[in-house]
Amino acid sequence: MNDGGQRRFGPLGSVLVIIPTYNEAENIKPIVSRVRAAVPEAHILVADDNSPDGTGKLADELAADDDHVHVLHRKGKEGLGAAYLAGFRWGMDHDYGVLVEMDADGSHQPEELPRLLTALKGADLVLGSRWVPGGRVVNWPKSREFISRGGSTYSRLMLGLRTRDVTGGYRAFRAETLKGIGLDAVASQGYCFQVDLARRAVEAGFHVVEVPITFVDREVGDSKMSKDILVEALWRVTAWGVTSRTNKALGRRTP
Ligand SMILES: Nc1nc2c(ncn2[C@@H]2O[C@H](COP(=O)(O)OP(=O)(O)OP(=O)(O)O)[C@@H](O)[C@H]2O)c(=O)[nH]1
Ligand SMILES: [Mg+2]
Repeated sequence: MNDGGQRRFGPLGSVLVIIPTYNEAENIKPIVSRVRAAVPEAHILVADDNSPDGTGKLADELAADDDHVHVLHRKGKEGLGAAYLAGFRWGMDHDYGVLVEMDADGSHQPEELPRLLTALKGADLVLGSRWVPGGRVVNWPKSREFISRGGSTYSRLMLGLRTRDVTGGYRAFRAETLKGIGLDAVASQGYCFQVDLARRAVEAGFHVVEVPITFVDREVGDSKMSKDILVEALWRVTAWGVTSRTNKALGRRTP
């Protein structure tokens, strides 16, 4: 993270909110309408992995009625990371200046998006953060909070990051930031996708800012969190940490 103090940041450009979905039929309509109400000028891209519960079809219905809503149909479940990468590429191909990550289940409140976008005027990347003063979680079981806080702490220590919430998934990127962090090399699929993007942005020297958010646990639909996702996060973060320390010791830059 650099301080960004001397930098002048350009105008933001048009905003695309990317919502990855897998079996979010109960959530998709409410979340889209909340985003439309909170930031009326923003466009929305639903990146659906052929959800068996028909989420993709519901998203098509929304898109048919609203030219600010778009749907990216993907052939099957490939993980959150792959869905976001496809969404980012779609957004950059369509010349959006800001790409926002948001879950479909209401954990990331669209009403807080204007604050993230305001902060992005003076930053390259804004992280919605549960673990800075003013940030909090609502209705989360202690076990989930423990995993999330532990994941952020472990990632910060292993990777030498100063950001408090490294695993959160409510974020706003400038398109130039995504172009600058080498998306083609990102292979992370689950939870650690967020850690991967954060560490790449910091290592590339981008100005990363945390904005406090209130994260609300999902009320309906099923969680996609799994043991496999946690195991992937643990081994990848450990491998990145070891590589980056070795490179520092040898005076090399981590790719
Ligand atoms: N396209 C796509 N979206 C996914 C996939 N896995 C999860 N998602 C979406 O990514 C977002 C985050 O997933 P969640 O299941 O809410 O993960 P979580 O927030 O860690 O867990 P809970 O909130 O406890 O359910 C949601 O909008 C999901 O529908 C996937 O493989 N493909
Ligand atoms: Mg969730």
